[in-house]
Amino acid sequence: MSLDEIYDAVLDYDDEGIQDLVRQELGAETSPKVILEEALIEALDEVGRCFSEGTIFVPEMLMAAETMKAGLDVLRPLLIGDKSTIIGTAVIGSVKGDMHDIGKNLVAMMLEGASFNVIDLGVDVNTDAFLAAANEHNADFVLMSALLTTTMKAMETSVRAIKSEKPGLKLIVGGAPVNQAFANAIGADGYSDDAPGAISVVRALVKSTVPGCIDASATANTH
Ligand code: B1M
Repeated sequence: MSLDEIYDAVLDYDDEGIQDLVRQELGAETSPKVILEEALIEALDEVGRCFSEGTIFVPEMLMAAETMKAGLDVLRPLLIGDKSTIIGTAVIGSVKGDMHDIGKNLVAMMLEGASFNVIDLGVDVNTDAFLAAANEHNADFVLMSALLTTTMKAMETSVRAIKSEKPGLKLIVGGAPVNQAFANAIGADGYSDDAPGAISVVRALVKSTVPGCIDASATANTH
């Protein structure tokens, strides 16, 4: 039993065996964060490398993602923790054209754990759907994820349209190809390169009255 076995289970697409391996690793007192970052996410990074090299294809990438999600299901209650008073409402989704949802799901889970009411719109979410959900739920934040360079354009379209329609709504963006410069350029209020950082940005924006794009590295003293 080890992190290596969990890592291998993702690469072997062992969606039946992975949950027991994760439970065993938790039983050995390895933290959920270590299991997530050093086994589950590391394995998907390797899957991405194999895809780039052409040694695996989309069906294998999908099976690895499903296996990773099965492992993540075991960690989910631990990552969410106890919710106390709700301190804000956030709408979240992967932008139009983007079917990747694992990073977005992590952000959603951690936001719930940080006592936010989370409306998860899933994947392939267009501007109208973000706006409709924000209006319906009187949201304070909209969070958008993009994993493809091609869907960054959809992120820009949504951010610009929502900013002009509802200037008071705070918009946070992230995902592998997104960076701080892009977030600044499209007029987002916050950016983070990982899920815990996105939660720090949201918490900083709850307290902040200063306009401008907040990045996770500037929030280290906000906890
Ligand atoms: Co896709 N895919 N994929 N894929 N996929 C990537 C992203 C890719 C880098 C693989 C590669 O080429 N090496 C590449 C993108 C290249 C590019 O544009 N730069 C790629 C490609 C090309 C494609 C297709 C076009 C392949 C094809 O059809 N020919 C296709 C596109 C489909 C579409 O979206 N329209 C496609 C499809 C798929 C699957 C469906 C098979 C599957 C996704 C299943 C799913 O999500 N349910 C898949 C997978 C699994 C991957 C990789 C291997 C893993 C992604 C992942 O979940 N990582 C990926 C390669 C890689 O990332 N190494 C790849 C784990 C996850 C925790 O990380 O989502 O990055 P991530 O989230 C991170 C941060 O980015 C950040 O926090 C998380 C860490 O804490 N973050 C945020 C994410 N969202 C955030 C939001 C925030 C803040 C932080 O604030 C709001």
